[in-house]
Amino acid sequence: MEATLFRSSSPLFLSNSNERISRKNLTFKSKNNSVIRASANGGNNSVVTLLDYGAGNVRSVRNAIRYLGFEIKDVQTPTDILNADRLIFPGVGAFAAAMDVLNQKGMAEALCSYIKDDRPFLGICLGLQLLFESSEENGPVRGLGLIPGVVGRFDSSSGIRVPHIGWNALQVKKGSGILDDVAGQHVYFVHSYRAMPSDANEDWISATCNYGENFIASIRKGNIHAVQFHPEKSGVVGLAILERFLHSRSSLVKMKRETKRKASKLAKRVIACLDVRTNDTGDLVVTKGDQLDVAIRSKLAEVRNLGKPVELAGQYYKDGADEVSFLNITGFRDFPLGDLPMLQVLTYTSENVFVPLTVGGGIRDFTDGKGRHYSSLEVASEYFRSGADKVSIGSDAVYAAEAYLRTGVKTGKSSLEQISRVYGNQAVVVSIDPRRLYVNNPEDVEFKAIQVTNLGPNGEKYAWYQCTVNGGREGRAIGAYELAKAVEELGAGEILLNCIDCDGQGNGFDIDLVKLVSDAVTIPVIASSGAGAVEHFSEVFAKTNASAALAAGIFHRKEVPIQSVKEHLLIEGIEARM
Ligand code: 1PR
Repeated sequence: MEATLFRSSSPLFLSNSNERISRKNLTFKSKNNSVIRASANGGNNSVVTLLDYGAGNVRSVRNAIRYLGFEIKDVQTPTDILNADRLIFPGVGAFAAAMDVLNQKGMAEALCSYIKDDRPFLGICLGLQLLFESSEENGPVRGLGLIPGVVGRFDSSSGIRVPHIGWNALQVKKGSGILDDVAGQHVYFVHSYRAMPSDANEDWISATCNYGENFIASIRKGNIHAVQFHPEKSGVVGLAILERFLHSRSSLVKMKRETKRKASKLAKRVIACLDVRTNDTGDLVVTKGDQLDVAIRSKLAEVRNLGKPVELAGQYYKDGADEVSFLNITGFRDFPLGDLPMLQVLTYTSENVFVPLTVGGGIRDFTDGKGRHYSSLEVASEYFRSGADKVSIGSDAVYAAEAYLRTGVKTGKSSLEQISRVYGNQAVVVSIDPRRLYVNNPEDVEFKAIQVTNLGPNGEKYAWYQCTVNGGREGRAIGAYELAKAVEELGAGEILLNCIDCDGQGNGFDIDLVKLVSDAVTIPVIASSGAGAVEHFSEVFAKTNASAALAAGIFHRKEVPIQSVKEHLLIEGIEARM
């Protein structure tokens, strides 16, 4: 997409570019867990060779490498692989597409030769899977065949949610090299396929992870390393792993652990959300309404300004947020690539924030004033290129689900389907903005109505949850339950479940709604809207199948620190990443 999309000369750009977070500020302190210093090692002329075959977003890996003080040389030809001193292969996209590119460019052979020569290699995610004999992803498809085994899909019939998204614990073997020291820590995974341990590949395995079953989390033989998780998204633990590989020695990124509690399973995620829009003077600010208050203005008729997006995101990362979400809340009416420097916000944030970033708002096809057409895929691609790991689709997903339920046909043309096809369903979140509508009888509506905990104003015992579009402005003839099931079929990898009635109220999540939706789908559900105290997080995790809980107001107003939420979860026996 052309650079002209950026209003680089605008005051918006200038004001936000000043938000960059300096490296020296990145000292992390967590009360009961760790004092962590991410001592970025500038001034080092070392070069790392990166195999980016252009199938997806490797910006985060680039950012992490640069953050650690290394320069990047991109592989252009097979010879670049053979000449590398150390090679990182952050596989992205689908297995078959990656193998096609590697074969066509003659890189598969060079890679095999490089690895067989025991030269320093780090594969990430698909970069691990491709080393195996084959994958069942759209296959069977042959891999590089260096490690015995077939890569298969997680089995959701056993009750686990697929994709496997989130922070899970590693069981590290002795002599794992770059993973020494990280046993008992959480690292960030996002994948639907995995390689399984067997007698034939046992000598390769350096760590496993449990998600319904034990799968291979990392391999190591000599100088060859590959990890299924994303070190570039695993906070300081991930940076330390990367740095060990880059330096071939112990890490400068300090992880001094004082915790008595070791990670044992997939953690429930705590997500900080930033609703972003331009204020009256044209600056991008973080704001927060109540019940999707469409005006989002204070008594002085000004947009509520709760801070600068890049700065706040950096703060939440330091505070221990497991993910950060940006919602461009006026994206439905403004064209996000043309009117707002959201791309710069992502760019700057991703340079210093090493946990997953989601961006939403305005992801749809758009024709600008000059008649130039942008597909939703182009909009999403630009967000990914700028540093987003996931995109969140609101209104457009409602229209796609309505059409699908009406016709029973998957056209493949909706933004949800297109983005999911190209980037994988783990990269697509659907954001739902339902409102509670009470009824006397569940049969009164054609949508799923449930008995609710709090009776309606006229004593009604039942309610259905009506989906809305355009930031809650328009109700649609589809319920949250029906929408959730439809978008899962269309390719959503995760659901961000807001609730207009609870948004900004601080009275807790809508447990009835979260239970309804999280029981209806097999993809992860993020509970959102209404967090006002640490107990609300433990309640939603104890009473529903939510995989994550998101909050905005309490974090922005500094009423509840993220660490307090985590500590409370641990006290309540709920796994959390510290
Ligand atoms: O329809 O694809 O353009 O996406 C628009 C996105 O912007 C949707 O995800 C929609 O939820 C969001 N949005 C639109 N208008 C508003 C608004 O507030 N006026 N924000 C809005 C929705 C929900 C969360 C909020 C949680 C937690 N806000 O972002 O952060 O409810 O809040 P709390 O912890 O303070 O209760 P499209």
